[in-house]
Amino acid sequence: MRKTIALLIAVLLVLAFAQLAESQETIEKQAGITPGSIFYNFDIFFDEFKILFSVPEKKADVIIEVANERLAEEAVLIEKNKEQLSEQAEKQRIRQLKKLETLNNPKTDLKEKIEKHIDRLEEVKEQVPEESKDSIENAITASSKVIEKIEATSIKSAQKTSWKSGDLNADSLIDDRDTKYLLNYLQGNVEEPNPILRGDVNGNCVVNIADVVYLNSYLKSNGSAPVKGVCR
Ligand SMILES: [Ca+2]
Ligand SMILES: [Ca+2]
Repeated sequence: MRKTIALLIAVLLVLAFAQLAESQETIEKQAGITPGSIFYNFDIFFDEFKILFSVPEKKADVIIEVANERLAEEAVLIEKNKEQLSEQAEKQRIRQLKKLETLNNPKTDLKEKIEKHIDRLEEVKEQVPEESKDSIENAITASSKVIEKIEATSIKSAQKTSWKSGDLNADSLIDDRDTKYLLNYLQGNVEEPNPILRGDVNGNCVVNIADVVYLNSYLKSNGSAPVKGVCR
């Protein structure tokens, strides 16, 4: 997830610079109060308030909007050579983006938003001079990579929830190949099953040789079927 966030930051940065090229005034306007102002803490407080009281389905939007405002502040301060102050805004922006991880369904939300950003970038690409097209293209590629990453994570977590105890090699069958896999795993010859509890066929939350014996008896029709333990 850390990588995803880093990529997202890169995307937002590129987007901000695309906006910057479009109109300096817009960025200044978006930044509003910047670090160094005595009102900055109120600005931060007000944004927190806005996020806290936003409806759940809009929360991701509000967070991204606040993160974009911080980004605009960074851009304005960098422009004025006030790098230390821009770091304050950067810290706040990263803090906001981290919040996206804790939302109920951030992946779908993020994916939709990034897709919208890509659409916008495609539009911008049509309007900019030839020499700027490459950088817009890079932003599109970076955004697409974020989406790929999000999709890969969703598939992985889906796999994690729909596994069968005893199906060590994850081919949806429970047979001798699984006993072999379990034995090989315990001997350190193959990768850990994902999740490791695939190997805990007797459901005692430990994966060891007793599970090999259990699985073997089951497959020889002498024992009970693999079970899922209630493990942490
Ligand atoms: Ca299997
Ligand atoms: Ca076990």
